[in-house]
Amino acid sequence: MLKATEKIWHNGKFVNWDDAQIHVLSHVVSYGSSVFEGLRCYETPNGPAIFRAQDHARRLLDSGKIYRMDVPYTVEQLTRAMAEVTRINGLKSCYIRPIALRGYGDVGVLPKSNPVEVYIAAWEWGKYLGDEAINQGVDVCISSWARLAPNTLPALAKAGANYMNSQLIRMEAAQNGFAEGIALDQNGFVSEGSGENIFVIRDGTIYTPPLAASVLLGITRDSIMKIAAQLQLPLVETNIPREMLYIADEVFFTGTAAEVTPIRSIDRIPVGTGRRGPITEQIQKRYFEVVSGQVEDQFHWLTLVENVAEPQPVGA
Ligand code: PPE
Repeated sequence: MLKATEKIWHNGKFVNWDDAQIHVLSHVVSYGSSVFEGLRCYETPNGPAIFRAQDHARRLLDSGKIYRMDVPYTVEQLTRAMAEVTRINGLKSCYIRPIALRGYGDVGVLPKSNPVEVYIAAWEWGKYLGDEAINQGVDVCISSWARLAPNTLPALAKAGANYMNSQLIRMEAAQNGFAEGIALDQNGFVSEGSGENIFVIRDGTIYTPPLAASVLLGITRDSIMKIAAQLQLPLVETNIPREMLYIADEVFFTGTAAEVTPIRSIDRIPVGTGRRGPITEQIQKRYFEVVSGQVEDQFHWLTLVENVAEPQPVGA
């Protein structure tokens, strides 16, 4: 069970955790019409800081735009709201989940009188793929389910409905005893995990699927690309054939929830030596230093909660 906190932000106001409810006939329930985000706030030497808040806020607005769903807040307003929900719940490190959804009004696929409701919740969330995953790596499989074909559901939108596909991937993997599944795209090239982007390393070069491979443009993915450049590690965005995974030296997942998680086997074939490899470790180490403010914030990725949040209003 997730660890409930006190308050959830709803359309500019705070409501109690238990009161953040929607009607069963809300448009989103029948038709999957939601867009959402996931962020992490980390403890840093200067206090809690949200990682890449503006980039996540922008992606939420982009997802809304793709679906003609007007999210009536700016990047700045959303960033402030995320900081406020962190502060009001007294959280030092947490996961933040903004959701915009089509609410209660008409029933029918074409949204008419259904208002767009925006919620932001925050709570403490541990390691996504298990406590050992970050150091030990995870055992994964190739999914029999493909990722969303480009002219079906747009992969660049982080929409709730996309996660029906993710559920198929993740449930099949779990059923067969794997921590996660890797899905191929419609052309049979490597796409991504049910909730993570993927990086593959061979002979010192890092490969990751391009944006046309039905991937979500992960913000962690982008962070890793910039960190790799800083560490002078060669990286290319290119289509990756499935068998490249079997002969890779190292493979890892990235995501807000998964952070940087090494993959130690794929379809029971050990990746490299079957444990976290040196380049993965180097990137992972730098990623954790960056998110927790242990090194200079060169890219301005950290938003200090106390710099952005309004002091808590009396009676809130
Ligand atoms: N691909 C998918 C399909 C995906 O869901 C995520 C995030 C990513 C890539 C990585 O994106 P980013 O977080 O911007 O680096 N998945 C989120 C939701 C996980 C969940 O189970 O819920 C997350 O990591 O927060």
